[in-house]
Amino acid sequence: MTDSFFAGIKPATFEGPNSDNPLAFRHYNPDEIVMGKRMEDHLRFAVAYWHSFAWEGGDPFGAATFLRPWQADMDMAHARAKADAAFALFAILGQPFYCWHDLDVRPEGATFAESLRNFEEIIEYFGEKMAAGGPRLLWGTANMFSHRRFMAGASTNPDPDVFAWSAATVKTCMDATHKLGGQNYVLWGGREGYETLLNTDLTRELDHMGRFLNMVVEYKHKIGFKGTILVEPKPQEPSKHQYDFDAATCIGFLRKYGLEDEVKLNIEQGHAILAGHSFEHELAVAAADGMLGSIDMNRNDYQSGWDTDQFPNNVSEVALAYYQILKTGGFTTGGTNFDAKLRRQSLDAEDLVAAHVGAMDVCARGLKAAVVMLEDGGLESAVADRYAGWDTPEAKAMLDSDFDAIFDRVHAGEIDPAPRSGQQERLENYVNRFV
Ligand code: XLS
Ligand code: NI
Ligand code: NI
Repeated sequence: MTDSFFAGIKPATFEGPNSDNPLAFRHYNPDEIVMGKRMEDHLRFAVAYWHSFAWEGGDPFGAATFLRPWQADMDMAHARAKADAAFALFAILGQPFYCWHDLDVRPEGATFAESLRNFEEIIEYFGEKMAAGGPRLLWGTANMFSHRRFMAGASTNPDPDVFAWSAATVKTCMDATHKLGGQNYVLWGGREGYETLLNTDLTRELDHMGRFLNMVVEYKHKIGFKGTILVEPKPQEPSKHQYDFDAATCIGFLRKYGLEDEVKLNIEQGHAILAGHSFEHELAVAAADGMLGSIDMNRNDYQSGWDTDQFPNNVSEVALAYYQILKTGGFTTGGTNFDAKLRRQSLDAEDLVAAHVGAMDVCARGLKAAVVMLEDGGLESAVADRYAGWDTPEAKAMLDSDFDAIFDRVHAGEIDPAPRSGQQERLENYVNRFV
């Protein structure tokens, strides 16, 4: 059914910056050592099963455009064909990881038990393909936002039966992630939010979401899953307001429910923009609390105001993101997932390959620029210099004193602030030397 889909497309290899082969890497050279580590081990790329294989190319005004052979039906034969196609792309790209939702990989059954049988059969099939040289699993997750039963949320649903269904679903997805040796387990709360406060008990919903996430952590320890539990902030879409709005909101939530040492964040570029932030802001906020876990490296269109999930193509933005990540010491269990989809007119197999190859190259360029900036140290020394006043004994002592003591010094004329340039343009020019 899919044997021919990628026919004639050879594995993508590194050919160097002067190559004009559109399906070759010009910057991503997995074995190249940067900052003491293989490039592949820094970037830890993952392909998102859902956008690349499950998404059919529909939008609110039109139906499927892709019509992939494995999308002709929703049965197990087609689910296996989808897996064959996915692992064929993985073999072309040679990326080290992939990710899935339960719904992407298996047909929905008539009952929970039937869906689970379908899921387990595909997970078994993945296991065989992974053992035969396929990529490893960066993370698994549950789709608890597409089916109508989740229309009012999953763990935050007013109906306890949906909470139960969601708990049972996440248990099966954690089991599968554990079985495949997944490095992380992700929760993105697509409909964990509200449409209107007129029908919403916000306090209760947050408490249920907090208890649910504690159950996730309890279950992780029960089964001995060693990966990281990640939540993925997003301010809205599909819900009007999502509880996991941005990194700062999530960190507050995790602290409130006692999860700050157990859960980290999966930060997505497009979600940062939707929240009115920059990607590096979200990464820096997560890193400041030691909660930067992993990233979804898909950008938004800056005009549409929508989560357009496009492949990255802006080296300077990507460079500043990896700069934040490298400053924290780089990924541990996390990686760079392309939660990105083709545009709906990009019908060809070559489009799917080129999208990933190009994105991997952009990230490689960004990583290399970030490494050079770190090694050069220009930004770090500019920041250190800007705060140098705080290294003096008087300034340090001030933090242990009180308002009266500080007042005395200012009042006696000992203190007279002298404004200094923030040098923003010079620093922007500095960054531009490397990207
Ligand atoms: C949607 C999210 C989703 C998560 C996984 O906007 O980015 O794709 O990454 O559920
Ligand atoms: Ni997204
Ligand atoms: Ni995402």
